[in-house]
Amino acid sequence: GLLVRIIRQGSGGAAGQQLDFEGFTLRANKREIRVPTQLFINGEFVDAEGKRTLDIVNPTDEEVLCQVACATANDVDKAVQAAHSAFYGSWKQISSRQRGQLMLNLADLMERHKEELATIESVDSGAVYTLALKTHVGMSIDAWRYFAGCCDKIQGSTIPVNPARPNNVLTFTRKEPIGVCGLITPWNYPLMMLSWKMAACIAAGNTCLIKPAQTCPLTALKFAELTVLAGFPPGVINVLPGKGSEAGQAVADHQLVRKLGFTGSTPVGKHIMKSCADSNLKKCSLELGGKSPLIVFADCDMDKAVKHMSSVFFNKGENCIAAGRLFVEDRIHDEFVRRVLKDLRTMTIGDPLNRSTAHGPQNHKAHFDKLLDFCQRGVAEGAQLVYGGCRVPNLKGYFFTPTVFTNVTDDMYIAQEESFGPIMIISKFNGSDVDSLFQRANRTEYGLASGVFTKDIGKALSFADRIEAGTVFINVYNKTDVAAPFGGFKQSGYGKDLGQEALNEYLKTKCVTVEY
Ligand code: TAP
Repeated sequence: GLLVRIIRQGSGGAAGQQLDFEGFTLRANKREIRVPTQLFINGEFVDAEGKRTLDIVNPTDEEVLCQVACATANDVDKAVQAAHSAFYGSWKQISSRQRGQLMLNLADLMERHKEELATIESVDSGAVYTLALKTHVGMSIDAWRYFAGCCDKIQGSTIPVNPARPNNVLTFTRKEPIGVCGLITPWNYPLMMLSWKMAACIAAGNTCLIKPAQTCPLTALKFAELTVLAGFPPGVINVLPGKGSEAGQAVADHQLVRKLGFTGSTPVGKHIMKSCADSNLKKCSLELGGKSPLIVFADCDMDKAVKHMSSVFFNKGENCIAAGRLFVEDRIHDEFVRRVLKDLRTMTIGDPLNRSTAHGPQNHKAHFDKLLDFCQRGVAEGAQLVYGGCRVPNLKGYFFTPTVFTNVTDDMYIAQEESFGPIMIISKFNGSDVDSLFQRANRTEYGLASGVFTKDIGKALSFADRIEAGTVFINVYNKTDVAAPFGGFKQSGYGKDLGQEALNEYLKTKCVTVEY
C-alpha cells in the first residue's frame, strides 16, 4: 500500500502533528486520488484486528480495486470506547457554535474535493459521475451545511405548569445529545447516506461511529481523512468498514451505544430493532425498503410524466424511493408505454465516468443476480416483459438493461416486492373509480414514497390525503432537499432523516422544574 502523511488540524493537543496512514492510488477520471484503506478509530487510521480485509470490486469491470480493513467486534468496541471518551471529554469542551464551524470547515473541504469524492463514488458504486457529483456528493455537502446552521439553534421551551401557591414554579426543557451513536448505511448512495445521518447526529452534539456497506466503503474512508483536516477532535467521528453480520451486529449490541441510525432493508431493520431492545434498549430510527406507487392519470402533462422516467431509473433504480409500481390510466396506457420505450432505446449505457452516460452498472454481483431472478419471476407469473430483463449484451460489468413490465396484476411478486433495480412495473387502472385505485396503491406494507401526475389539483390533493406514505410527489418525482423531512410509514420504518425533524432523532429532552 501507499503511505500517506497529513497534518492534523484543529485546536486540540494533537493539532499540528503528523498523521500517517495506508492507502491506495485510484487512477481514474484523469486523476490520481489517494484513498485510505484502514479503519478510522480515535483519529488514527489503523489495521483491523488480525489484519482482516475486504476485497473492493469495481462494478464496471468486475476487477478488484483494492483491499480495505474489515472491522471485527473488538474493533467496534475500540471505536465505541473512543467515541464515549470524546463525548464526555473533548467534544463537551466545544461550544455549539464551534461545532457548527467544524461542520462548515468539513463541508468546504468536501466541496474542494468534490471531483475526487464523486470519482471514488462512481468507481466504487457504479453511480454515473455526473449524478455522483450533483446528488451523491452535492447533497452530502448540502446536508453538512444545513445541519451546521442548526447547531446553535437547538433549544428547549418554558412551560406553564400549575404552581403550588404561594410558591412559583418554573419548568423548562433542554434538548441534549444522546451520547455515542452507531450509524449503519447501505450501498446505494454511500456518502450521501453517511452525510444525511451523521450531519444531524453531530450537529445535535453526539459522537459516532459508522459502519458503511461492505461493498462501497471508499468515500467514507476519504471522508474520514477530511474530518482530520477539518479539525474534528479524535474519537468524535469513527469509520469502520466491515460486515453487517459482525461489525454491524456489534454496533447494535453494544452497551455504550445509545442510539442507532439505520438505513437498509426491512428484514435487517427488524432484526436490528430486536438487538437494540435486547442489549440496552437503545433508541433506533429505521429507514427501510419501499415499493412506492406512482399514478399517471390521463389528464396529466404526458411529456412531463414520460420525462420523469427518473422515478424508476434514477441511480440505476438503486434508489429507496424509486417508483416501484406505476398505475397508468387505461386510456393513455399504450401511448405512455410506447413513449417510455422510445426514450429507453436511446438511453446511453456504459462507463459511469463518461459524461454522456445515463445508466451505469448495478452496484455488485449479488444484487445484479437478484434482479435477473426478479425478472424471471415476473415472466413466470405471466407479466408481459416488453423491454430488457437481462444483462446488457457484450459489456463486461454488472450492466442491467433498463426493464419494463406491463400487464402486472396486484397479486404478482413483482407487484409486491421491491426490486431496487431499473425495472418499471406497470399496471392499468380505470379512471372512473379513483377510490379503488387509491386502495390498490395503499395495499402494500411499505410506505416510503408515492407520486401522482395529473392536472386536476383536487385529485392530486385527495391522493396526498389518502396515500399512506411519508413522501408524496405531485407532478414531479425524486425531488428531495436537505431541508425537507424524509422517511417512511408502515414497514418502511420510522424516524426522519433531513429537515429539522431529523435533529430530534439524535436528541433527548430533559425537563427541569424549579420551585421558588
Ligand atoms: P441491508 O442488507 O439491510 O444492509 C444495510 C446495512 O446493514 C449494511 O451496512 C449491512 O452490512 C448492514 N447489516 C446487515 N446485517 C446486519 C446486522 N445483523 N446487524 C447490523 N447491521 C447489519 O440493505 P442493503 O441491501 O444494503 O440496501 C438495500 C435496502 O436498503 C433496500 O431495501 C432499500 O430500500 C433500503 N434503503 C432504504 C433507504 C431509505 S432512506 N429508506 C435508503 C437506501 C436504501 P453489509 O454491508 O455487510 O451488508
